Amino acid sequence: MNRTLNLGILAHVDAGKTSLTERLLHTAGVIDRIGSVDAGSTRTDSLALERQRGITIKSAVVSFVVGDVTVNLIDTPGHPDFIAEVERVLGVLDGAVLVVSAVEGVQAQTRVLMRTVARLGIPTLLFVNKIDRRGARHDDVLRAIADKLTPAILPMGAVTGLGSRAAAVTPFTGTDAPFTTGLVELLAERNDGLLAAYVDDEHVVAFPRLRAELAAQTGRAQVNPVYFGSAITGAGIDPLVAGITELLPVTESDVDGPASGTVFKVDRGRAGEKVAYVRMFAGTIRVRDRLTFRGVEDKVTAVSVFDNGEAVGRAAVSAGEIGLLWGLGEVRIGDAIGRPRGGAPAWFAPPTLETVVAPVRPADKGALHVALAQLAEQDPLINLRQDEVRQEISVSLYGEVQKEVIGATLADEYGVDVTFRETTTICVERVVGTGAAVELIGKEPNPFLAQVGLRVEPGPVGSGTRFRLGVELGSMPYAFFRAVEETVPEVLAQGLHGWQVVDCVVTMTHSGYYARQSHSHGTFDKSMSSTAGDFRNLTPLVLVDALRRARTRVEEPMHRFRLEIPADTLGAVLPALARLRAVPRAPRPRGAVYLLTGDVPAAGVHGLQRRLPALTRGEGVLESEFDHYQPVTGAVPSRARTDHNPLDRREYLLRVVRRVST
Ligand SMILES: Nc1nc2c(ncn2[C@@H]2O[C@H](COP(=O)(O)OP(=O)(O)OP(=O)(O)O)[C@@H](O)[C@H]2O)c(=O)[nH]1
Ligand SMILES: [Mg+2]
Repeated sequence: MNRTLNLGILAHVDAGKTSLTERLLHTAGVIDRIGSVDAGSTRTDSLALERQRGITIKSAVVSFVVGDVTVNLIDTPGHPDFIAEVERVLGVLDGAVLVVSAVEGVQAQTRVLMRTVARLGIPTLLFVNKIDRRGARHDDVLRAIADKLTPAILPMGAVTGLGSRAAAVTPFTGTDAPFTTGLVELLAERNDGLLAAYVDDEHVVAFPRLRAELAAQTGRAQVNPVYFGSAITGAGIDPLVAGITELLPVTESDVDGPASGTVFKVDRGRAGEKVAYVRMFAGTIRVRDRLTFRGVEDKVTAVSVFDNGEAVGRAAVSAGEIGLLWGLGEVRIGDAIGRPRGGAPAWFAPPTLETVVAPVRPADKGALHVALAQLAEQDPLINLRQDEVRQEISVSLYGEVQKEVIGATLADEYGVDVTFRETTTICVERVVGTGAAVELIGKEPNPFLAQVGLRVEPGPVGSGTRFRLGVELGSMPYAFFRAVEETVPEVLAQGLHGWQVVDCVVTMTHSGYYARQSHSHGTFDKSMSSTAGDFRNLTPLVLVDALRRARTRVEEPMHRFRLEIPADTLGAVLPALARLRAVPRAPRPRGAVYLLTGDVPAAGVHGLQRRLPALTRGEGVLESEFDHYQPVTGAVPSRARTDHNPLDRREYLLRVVRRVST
């Protein structure tokens, strides 16, 4: 049996995740000297770019041992542009520490993260960091946590010397009456037995029982204990470590039985070889085991497991552990090993921006393509798109910082200098009505030996795209149905205006094929027998027809924003908002500041951020996050290209002409 805790450190940017990671490694005896983010010497900010900029860009794994528990700690980036890095690790966590800065307090990103861990039921401790810094607050932060994150919280210690280097934390114990009373009140909300015992006689409930119930409710992600401390001075770290090992659930999983795991990170080793990070949920993977991804079987050539800080070579990686696997050429982020654990994760909004990347030196075109393909392997949401017609490559983005990081990485690591064309918004297409189309087999202009009818209908917002059979499954070989089902999402990736079609149901209404036919000599005649290829080729034609009849509407991504500005700058800010097509609700005065909330097109967020300091004497604070899609007004942006549809309409007609004339 393994006793492993896979722990994520999550927070808004600069809250102190990497500093806390460093401090925890030191406390556990893994490192002798504490590295510093500002000096670029931490264990987890190991990329050159991370050290230069003092921010985390990629999630990184380290490990330490406390008692008999191995903690695999994943330090994540806090900047919203790198939210995809957080998303990829959420599925492999047993627990999390959500860090809040005692100075900056609860931020928009903190809310996004808390909402997500709550939705996923990830047991989470809160850590209020930076109590040593001037301006650190205690009561305000607790109130903000209760108001904006979750009411089911309880501070686990008392802070003295707040806002100074001498700031210290004394953990509460069973003899602190206000603490135990608070604990009983918090826990009794979800435990009637406890409540009854408490009402009977409040002294009957022994502290160990309360502590055990706290661990149980924390483990079920029902309550969130709050710790205070400082990653820099080390105050409050011991109580936090005790909380991590005693209150978060340590996995004890089955190392025998079939292997099951999730690949959450793909990296390149020193020699440029692919390295896959896998969290094992059951079973064991050994060196020389064969694993199949995308139909290609590869042999695991080496395995490393985290052992007290270092990734060290091992013969195998087992349930509960995080391992590094070498030798898997086809592996991608998000791949499941063995039986998958549920569907593909998508908890955060997709990137809403994209930009064309072009090499400064035209001769670098090939090198740029290879480099971007490797980056896309490590970050699938970059979502490389090649425009065959314009001979351009574009990437999806969360924001300007990510764009800068991609540019710097291409220059530093691949020696390719690039320029970015202006960033544009990624829209979606929503089906408006119902549309149907059919191509009958053997009937002009159908050039293929296949019969396909499809109906498209809109689905509820957020329901995704679904495929249904409206014909008998037995009416055709299964491979032909599969060819249609697999082609439908490829077509929907690029709707009538070139954008992803979202939230619709596609029903197959007609099917038909020509069975294997032979000439009198008894040989198979391909020109008279349907193949899966006929169905793959015909499906786009029928589906595009059906989409035309159903019609689609282009919608753009909208952010919800929250803006705090000095009251006297309202007159300057409102027209600026209007120019960015932002729709604010009525401003609410709050002392000397105004609070403005509302919706703004994603396209305008960066501009607003850039203009805000000048408009508000540097005092304005903007928070925004993706909220929904909204129909575009005015000119409809189009991204229509021909690279996705194997056959466009013109080619279709050409084929028809060719067929008729032969
Ligand atoms: N005074 C004080 N400063 C801290 C503390 N923790 C972190 N810092 C400072 O805050 C800044 C950000 O710290 P990081 O550890 O990089 O924060 P992070 O959350 O990892 O940041 P990202 O990964 O970029 O989101 C650095 O300048 C740290 O030195 C603390 O407890 N006290
Ligand atoms: Mg960091």
